[in-house]
Amino acid sequence: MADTVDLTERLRRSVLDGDAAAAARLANEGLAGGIVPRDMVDRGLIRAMDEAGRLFEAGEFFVPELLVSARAMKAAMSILEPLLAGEAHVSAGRIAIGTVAGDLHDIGKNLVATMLRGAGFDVNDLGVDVTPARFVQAARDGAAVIGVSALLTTTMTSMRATVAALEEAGVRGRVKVMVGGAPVTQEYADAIGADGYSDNAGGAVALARRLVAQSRPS
Ligand code: B1M
Repeated sequence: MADTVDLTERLRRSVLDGDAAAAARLANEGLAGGIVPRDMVDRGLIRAMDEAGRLFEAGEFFVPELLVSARAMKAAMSILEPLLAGEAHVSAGRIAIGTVAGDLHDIGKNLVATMLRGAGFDVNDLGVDVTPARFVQAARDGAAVIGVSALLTTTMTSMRATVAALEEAGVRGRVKVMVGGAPVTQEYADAIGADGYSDNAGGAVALARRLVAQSRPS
């Protein structure tokens, strides 16, 4: 059994160093050593991206450093993701999820989508830079829940535009809207008329279950 603290610390370091090969190697090493994939994601990868954000704010990291860190995180995630998803077979409900228009951040959104798939949801990942019209189309295509992610304070406004577009299209009554992303708060979710907010991927799964249950006729 490998040492979880030591392995996740080395994983965190590899992402901060932007070393994709080391991140992938450490993810495999952790699995071989019996380390729980979720621990590697939470203690290694997410901590590293938080630290990268702090360094960016402090002027010690620039966009290229963020990009190589994100690439290293993705290299490890490509190994850990299938294991996070588990083997659920019965659909827990249909969810369309995407990052709002103007916003290209997808790591958190991908993590939420993976956890939802793992919990048995039928997930339609719309990708990044998703317009309100595209979310409306997904609602028309049968999604019970629309999941909207934003990482920039400047793109959060597109969440409000998405809720408004669903209303204008006459489909708001048949879908629930859940929102999340680093700058989003419960207060903001309430202000724009979203049905739910979560600040993490595990919470997003619990929230999605509640929203799907509410949207089913009793
Ligand atoms: Co950007 N970036 N970035 N960036 N980036 C942030 C967000 C920033 C906070 C960094 C900083 O200044 N400290 C800052 C935003 C400031 C602000 O708006 N207040 C910022 C900036 C400014 C920018 C650019 C404008 C930089 C520039 O070009 N000058 C630019 C914008 C590009 C664009 O989108 N149009 C930009 C670009 C990039 C990269 C491309 C280099 C890269 C993204 C790569 C990618 O995603 N493929 C990047 C990165 C990596 C970051 C940081 C460092 C890390 C984000 C991340 O992946 N976190 C970030 C700083 C930070 O957040 N610490 C930063 C890990 C991820 C697991 O967490 O996404 O929060 P998160 O998701 C969590 C929860 O929020 C929640 O669950 C997830 C798992 O727990 N969640 C949901 C997320 N979505 C949810 C949806 C739900 C429910 C829960 O329901 C639907």
